[in-house]
Amino acid sequence: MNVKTLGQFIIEKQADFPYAKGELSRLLRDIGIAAKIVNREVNKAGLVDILGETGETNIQGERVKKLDIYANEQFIAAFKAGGEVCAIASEENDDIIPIDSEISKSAKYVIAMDPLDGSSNIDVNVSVGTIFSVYRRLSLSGPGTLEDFMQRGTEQVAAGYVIYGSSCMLVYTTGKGVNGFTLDPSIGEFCLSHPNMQTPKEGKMYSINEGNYLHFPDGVKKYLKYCQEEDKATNRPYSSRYIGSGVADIHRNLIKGGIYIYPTTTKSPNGKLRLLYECNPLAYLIEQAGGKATTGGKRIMEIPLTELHQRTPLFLGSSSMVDKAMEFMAKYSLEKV
Ligand code: P6P
Repeated sequence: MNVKTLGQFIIEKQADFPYAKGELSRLLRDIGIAAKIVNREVNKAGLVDILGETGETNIQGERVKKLDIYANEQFIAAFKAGGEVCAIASEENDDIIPIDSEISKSAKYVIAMDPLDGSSNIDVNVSVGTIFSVYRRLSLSGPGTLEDFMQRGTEQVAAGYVIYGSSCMLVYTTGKGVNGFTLDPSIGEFCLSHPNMQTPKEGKMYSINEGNYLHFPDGVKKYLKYCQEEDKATNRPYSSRYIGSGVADIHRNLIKGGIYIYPTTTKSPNGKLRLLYECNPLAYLIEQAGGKATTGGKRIMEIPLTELHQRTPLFLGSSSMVDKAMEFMAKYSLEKV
């Protein structure tokens, strides 16, 4: 079987970017290295004392699991060693991490990440993920600044996720389609397993935490009832599939078709998910795969970022399903979306 590794693929695709001098390629390889290290620890989390809680809480007010900290540290170390970014933003850090080192002084990019999304599932052996988003720096030199991150999602130059599940996969885009790589532990390489991923236009699965039903906008309530109605012509009722780990739900929906919704609720009036390092990268990826990502009203990637940890509602997945959900939101929900 002719195996194509991530490194070979990146070099091959570098020709797509005639002006690139390999920096983005090296950054993608740095991500792959850190992902392999994190995967190794996630796979044996049950065996060593990195389970359980550190007793701290992060800016989200969530109790932090040790593996969160470990993953954050590994990715930060990989980016510092690689020298391709001048600043990092992370869900685990209140403020940006400017990088001021000799090796990074000519860095052209900044990177935002959720180092271990869905980490509340670690102790119960459910898939978790890393989400990342790459922008060109706006500042001219020196360590990166907060302003370097205050860009719309449309300005991303790369985005993707790593899913630590039954296998470890890296799925990313640089604006020319989406490609998926599966880690072959026997050779320690990510190998191209899902070339040119396209998400089905229609799907039969919807992912949402229905425990919040009473607090959903009316448009979401009406859409959920639509999903549950009997109608053979449109393959309804759909199936409800919600893992509680966004990367896992979205990865499944990307491959099989479906919609993931985290709307506003009374507890999360602006939605729960973060624009910079969750919604924008997932939106870039799903659009490159032929899907859609909106707030239920506006395109995610056009929302201005004004705060580092800004939240937004998210409707993401198969284009026809997102369109249908937006019809219900337009008709029944006057809330700002
Ligand atoms: P809830 C994990 O914390 C996360 O950010 C997503 O990965 C996941 O889909 C969602 O939040 C789960 O949130 O409120 O349904 O537990």
